[in-house]
Amino acid sequence: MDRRTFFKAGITTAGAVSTGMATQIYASEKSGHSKTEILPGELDDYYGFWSGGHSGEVRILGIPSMRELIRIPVFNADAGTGWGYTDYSKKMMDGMISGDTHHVHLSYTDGTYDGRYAYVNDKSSGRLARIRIATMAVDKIISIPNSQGTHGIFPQRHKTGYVFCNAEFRTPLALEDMDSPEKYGALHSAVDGETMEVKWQVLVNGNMDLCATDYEDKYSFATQYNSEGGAFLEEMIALDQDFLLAFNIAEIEKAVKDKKIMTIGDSKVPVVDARAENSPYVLRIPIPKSPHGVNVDPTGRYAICAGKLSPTCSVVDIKLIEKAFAGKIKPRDCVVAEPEIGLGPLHTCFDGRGNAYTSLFIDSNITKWNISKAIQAFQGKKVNPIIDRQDVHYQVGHTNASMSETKDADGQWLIALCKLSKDRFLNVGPLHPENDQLIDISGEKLKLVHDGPTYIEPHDCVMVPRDMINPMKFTDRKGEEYEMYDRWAKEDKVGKLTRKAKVVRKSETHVRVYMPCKAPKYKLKEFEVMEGDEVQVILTNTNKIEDLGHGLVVSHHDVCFTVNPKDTKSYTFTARKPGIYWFYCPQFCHALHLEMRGRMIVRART
Ligand code: RUQ
Ligand code: CUA
Repeated sequence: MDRRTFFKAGITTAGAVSTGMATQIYASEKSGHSKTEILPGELDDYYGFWSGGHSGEVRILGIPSMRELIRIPVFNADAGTGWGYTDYSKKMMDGMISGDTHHVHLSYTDGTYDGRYAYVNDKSSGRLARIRIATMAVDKIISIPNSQGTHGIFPQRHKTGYVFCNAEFRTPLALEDMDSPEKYGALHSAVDGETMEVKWQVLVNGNMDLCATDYEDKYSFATQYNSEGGAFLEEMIALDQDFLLAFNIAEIEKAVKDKKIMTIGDSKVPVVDARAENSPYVLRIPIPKSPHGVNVDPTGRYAICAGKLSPTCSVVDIKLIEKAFAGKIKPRDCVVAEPEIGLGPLHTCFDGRGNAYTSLFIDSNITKWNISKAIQAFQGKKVNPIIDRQDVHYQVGHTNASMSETKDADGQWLIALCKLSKDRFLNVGPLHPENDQLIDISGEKLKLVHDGPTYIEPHDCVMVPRDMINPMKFTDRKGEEYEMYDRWAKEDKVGKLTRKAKVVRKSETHVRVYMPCKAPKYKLKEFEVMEGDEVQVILTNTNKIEDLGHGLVVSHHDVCFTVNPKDTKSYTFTARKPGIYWFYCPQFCHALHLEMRGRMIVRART
């Protein structure tokens, strides 16, 4: 039997293995976990979109192998690709090259993913970015006005209209109020998912945390801790009750249309004030102390809030919200179950079979429970909603299951994103990796099948069957970035960027260098500039071969970026002391890759 056939033969032949090496490779099959093994050359079943926490990036993983396939730089500077240094990425980031990506959610059509966009928040500078899935690159970054700590985000599910963004931090509305925290407010923002414009904002008292939407485009939700409005920790956790906020989208849109709005600071975005006790714009549903996650189940019926400082999950029946807005029932009557799950519940996901899975931070555990049984128990019936518990390692934050946030939840895989890994991997010093654990949820019991080390610090993820995600092999050169290059080329009479090399002196101190390249040559063997010049290189990779990237390094000038086949990027730097500086291609592209280079000649100014 050859090695590959042997691998495929699986567990029955595993006993015949005699060398240490081979038994190692077989470890997963031996313990019955062959479902996660993706053999060389085989492809994963799911794409996973992982936020990167304060690395600022997004990562694409293959599930179930848990192999990291690529990183998408978003709110970070990446020397590998040049993101954060190239002209266009720099412009989009507006000088802020760090970020904190917590939540990544994909665009929807009819309650399921449509493969167009991924949206991701930056908690650190209050921004929202959009990744175009066709190119797996960021095509837009916006700043949310008057918002600090943009945390929970969620798109509408019928057809991505708005992407809602919660400001976690309360801030003064005017400078005079800086010293009066009781007057601070927080904004729930509606961003148009297509144009990425902030359409309106709703002002509330108290913090907002996680965000969700229903399946009918009627409501968006925000969990609210610190409804006390405190500025210090003790104040923030003083009361035993906080809220789930349900925003009434039609009422808010009507107020915007009727100009019942205000504006804050320099921003022109209409703000609807929802701070009044019985506001028609927001329903405040009382739930226990300092809730964290809110997740809507795949049927669209229930919004489930995880208690964080309460050991419970509160199940809100979305159907009842209309009655509560109309004053026919009390807001609290929307809560139809409140099962005790365990200590430190943070997030909940679903298998599409009526079960919920809640992460318990303090217990380091994922608990599976049944939603209808929890409702029966709340009505006084003697049923236990808890089905199974799986210990995880350790201190789990988010958990998510394959397609859990769509009507097509398929109940195959669950991820526990554990904040601490402690002893689960080889010791690599004081900074440990996180541990993203893969759990098989296809059966009644949870089955832990894989430990996946991750670098600082993914928060959340979504998993999508691979046929729903179809990136291109080459860029289609669409969007503002390419309009910019075309504008320059026209201005400088370069014609097609792919054809001609040209050095254009734009001013006394500004030079543009148009440089097409194709393995193993740059179209310019050398170019000349003056010391102190601002040099802008517009590099176009004219290779039409899949995966054949080039790039540009200019020695001693802090220039390093790459350009995919058929793509263009530009980079601006200042020419230093007079001399000869070799520029070269950093991406191994050809047998003559090392020869793919030339000289930048910097002349002294006289
Ligand atoms: S949060 S660990 Cu920033 Cu999503 Cu809950
Ligand atoms: Cu082009 Cu190496």
